[in-house]
Amino acid sequence: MKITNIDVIVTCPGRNYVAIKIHTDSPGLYGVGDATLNGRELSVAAALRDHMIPLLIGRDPDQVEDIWQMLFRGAYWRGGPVLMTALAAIDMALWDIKGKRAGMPVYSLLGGRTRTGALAYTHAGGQNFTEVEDSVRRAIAKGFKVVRAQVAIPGNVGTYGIGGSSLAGAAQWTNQPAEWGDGGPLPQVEKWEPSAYMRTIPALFDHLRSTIGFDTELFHDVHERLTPIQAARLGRDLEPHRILFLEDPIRPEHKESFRLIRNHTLTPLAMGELFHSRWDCLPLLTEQLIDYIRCDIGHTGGITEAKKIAAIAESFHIQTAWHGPGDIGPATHAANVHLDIALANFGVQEMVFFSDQVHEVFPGAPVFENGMLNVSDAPGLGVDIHEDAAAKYPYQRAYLPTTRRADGSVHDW
Ligand code: GCO
Ligand code: MG
Repeated sequence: MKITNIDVIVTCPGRNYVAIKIHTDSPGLYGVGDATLNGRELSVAAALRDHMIPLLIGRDPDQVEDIWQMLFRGAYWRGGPVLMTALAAIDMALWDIKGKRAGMPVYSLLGGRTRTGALAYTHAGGQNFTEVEDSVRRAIAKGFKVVRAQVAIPGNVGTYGIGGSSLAGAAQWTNQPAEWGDGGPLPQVEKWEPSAYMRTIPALFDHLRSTIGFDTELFHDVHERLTPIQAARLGRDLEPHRILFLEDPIRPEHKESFRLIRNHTLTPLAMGELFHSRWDCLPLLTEQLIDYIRCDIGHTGGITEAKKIAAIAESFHIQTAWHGPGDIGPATHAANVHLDIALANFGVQEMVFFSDQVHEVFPGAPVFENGMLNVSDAPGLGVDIHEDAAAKYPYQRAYLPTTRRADGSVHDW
């Protein structure tokens, strides 16, 4: 069997997505992959069209590992979000083809089901503690047993993640008012100061534990904004609240700083959405500096790399919590769940509810029921793409916000 051609499809059903479709010389047999990198969509599309796709025409789509190695090691220049997102899309689509050929869902190819479904979490948020509490209660009423909680920080402008659960669509950051440049929006600028944040988050969890109780698993996403000693302090202050984990406490560049955090707090730690390979994860795994590894499969080279990361993590008592926001496409969400229900060391899965427009373009996303996500037994990943529907929603330039401190200096968003 041979790869005959590969389509790159850019579409904006509420927010931008990039998808690929790998065609084969077997009539009707193709694979679908997700190549969406929020705010850098067209760079990935260009990397695929201009550089990677020409290398793939005529190759045997069965050779997933060899194609992965060829595109990563064989290209000399490797890694980073753009190239690893492009590689992930190809990898996912090849696993989709392999499943369709075998007549099996991808989770069967990964070793088969180890659990009835993937424990899923949603986002709760609000302007104040009562709004967050109401948001958590709505999530519980919908069946969630794990909820992430974020609240507006007094004095700051535009706090990350306070929109709460994206019950329909996930255009949380796309259509916000922003400056306009040459024919499109420019990033919205948010203001953030650590001291108010450090005081507010433990108080939020005081409120949530005293009103909601301890039966629902709660946790918080720092979004890489703290210094190691601040993260250690926050982790210690959150110990009485028994959160599931503190997510992404510090910037991704400083793996060694996790030693300091770990030495000072019993609050479990999660990290990884800004990692792009197993080598980014390695020190945190082998030194047991975190409890959950939460790479984005769509930005880390796909299923082939994720199963290796998971296998290393398993050896060190670390569970998976793959990144699952609205800004990656349904094929990555499906890949997440295929791994989740096959891996021995799955922990929890982030999810969003896609809008009707997204379902129209990408039918077959994972289904949520009773707090869990599941995929169907359809061969492959189970996600398709309707190109006619995709064409109705042309690309719109959009950026993530940027963050500045009160003195105007740049900080991590
Ligand atoms: C999460 C992440 C996202 C990212 C987004 C950026 O935990 O889901 O932090 O919300 O901010 O993926 O594009
Ligand atoms: Mg996060």
